[in-house]
Parts: sequence; structure tokens; C-alpha cells
Amino acid sequence: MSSSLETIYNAVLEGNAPGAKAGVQAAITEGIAPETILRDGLIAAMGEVGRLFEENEYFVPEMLVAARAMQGGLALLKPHLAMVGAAPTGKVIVGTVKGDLHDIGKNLVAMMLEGAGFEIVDLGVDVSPDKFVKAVMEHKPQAIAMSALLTTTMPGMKNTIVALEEAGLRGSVKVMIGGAPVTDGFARQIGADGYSPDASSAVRLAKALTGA
Ligand code: B1M
Repeated sequence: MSSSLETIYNAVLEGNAPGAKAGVQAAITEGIAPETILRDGLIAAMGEVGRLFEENEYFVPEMLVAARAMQGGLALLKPHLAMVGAAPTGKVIVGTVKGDLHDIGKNLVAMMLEGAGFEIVDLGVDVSPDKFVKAVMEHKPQAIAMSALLTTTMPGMKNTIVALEEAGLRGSVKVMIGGAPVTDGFARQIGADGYSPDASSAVRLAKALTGA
């Protein structure tokens, strides 16, 4: 692994936000592909943070500072991940479902969709079915992308689909879902239009579903 990728990895693990930014800047300057910086530096480190949490070596405060360090690095990487000058291809509402405060994956999905030319309405975290419904009424998107990182909050995806049906909106909007515990089988089970395991496949899925 290149030394700047190692710097990024270690800085995220240590919750060292300035170090993560410096590592990302160095990697960009070295000409390392943004996708590699993301996958082998930032995302790899968060995977390890999750493992350490499971092993009771890290606790919530460590996860939190690691997340802040990752967000700092991501912000620097954003212009390099986004394709410049892509024509508008449609509108997508993104949000993390009710009860769930994890937003890094959701932000990454939003960032990549934006880079592919989609207009993004980001509802943030802890988004109730009612809030998704109101946003669909207001913004009339082609798709919504819901994220869940907790097994306990995944039912919020199904609840949102039901709420869209009850509001008579289900036929007018495609529903995409994702997040670490989410699977293709779960997507089919709850009647979503598609599942994607990561941000780049979320772009492919959004394009396929919206005909962009
Ligand atoms: Co939390 N947390 N966390 N956490 N956290 C996990 C998810 C966990 C797996 C850790 C573990 O045990 N190994 C575990 C969940 C267990 C479970 O439910 N099965 C967990 C837990 C238990 C908790 C708390 C309950 C801890 C506690 O309080 N005791 C608590 C819950 C708070 C709440 O939400 N109500 C909690 C809190 C937190 C922090 C706030 C400290 C922090 C989040 C900060 C933030 O997001 N701003 C945090 C973090 C950082 C994590 C881990 C370590 C990292 C998550 C992350 O950002 N990954 C995580 C462990 C892990 O995932 N290995 C963990 C990087 C990110 C790029 O990946 O989000 O998977 P990800 O997104 C990917 C794909 O999933 C996909 O694309 C992204 C890019 O490739 N994707 C989509 C995501 N959303 C999509 C939507 C789409 C498509 C693709 O739409 C179409």
C-alpha cells in the first residue's frame, strides 16, 4: 500500500481528522485514483473501526471521531470523485431511515449520484416515512434512495414504501435501498425497486431505474 494510503488508513483509525485530510491531499497529489483513495484508504479504515467495535476494543466515541476524520477526507475527495459538467439526469431524494444516525454511506451515495448529474435532495438522517412522503410530494423526484446501517432500523424502509403506497405515490417514484445490513433479498421482500451494495452501483441502479 502506498504510504499516503497508509497515512489515511491510520489517521481514520486514530480519529485524526487533520491527518486524514493531509493523507488524502498527498494521495491526490501523487496521482492515486480517487476511487482507490476511497476504497483502500477511507472505507478500508472504517471497516476496521467496525471490527474493533465488535471486538470491544473501540467504543462509540472512537467510532465518532473516526467518522469525523473520514468525513473530512471525503470532503476533500468530493470534487475528484464527481464528474464535472455532467448533464442533469433526474432528481433523487436521499436519506437515512428513522432511528438511524449513520450518514457516511448515505453522503457518499449522494455525492456519487450528484457527480453523475442527478439533482439531490438530501433529507439527512433519522428520516421518518412521513418525511419521505412529504418530500416526494414537494420535490417530485424520479427516485428515492434510503440508507440503513442498523438491523433495527431496516423496517423503516418497508414502512416508507407502505407510506408511499398509502399516499398514492408509489407508482410515481422508484425506491432504491442500501446500507451494510441490507440485501437484495430484503429489497425484493419489501417491494423496493432495487438494492445496491455501494455508491458506484447506486449510480448504475439510479440510471437504470430512471432511464437516465
Ligand atoms: Co455505528 N454501528 N452505531 N456508529 N457504526 C455499525 C453500523 C455496526 C455494524 C458496528 C459493529 O457492530 N460492527 C453496528 C450495527 C450492528 C447492527 O445493527 N447489525 C453499529 C452500532 C451497533 C451502533 C450503535 C447502536 C452503537 C451504540 O450506541 N451502542 C449506534 C447507533 C446510533 C444510531 O444510528 N441510532 C452507532 C453509532 C455510530 C456513530 C454515530 C458513532 C458512527 C456514525 C457516524 C456517522 O455516520 N456520521 C458509527 C459508525 C462510524 C459505524 C461504523 C464503524 C462505520 C459505518 C460507516 O460509516 N462505514 C459501522 C461498522 C461498519 O459498517 N463496518 C457501524 C463507511 C461507509 C462508507 O459504509 O455506511 O456501509 P456504509 O455505506 C456504503 C454501503 O453500505 C452503501 O454505499 C456506501 C458506500 O460504499 N450504502 C448504500 C449505504 N447506504 C446506501 C444507500 C443506497 C445504496 C447504497 O441507496 C440506494
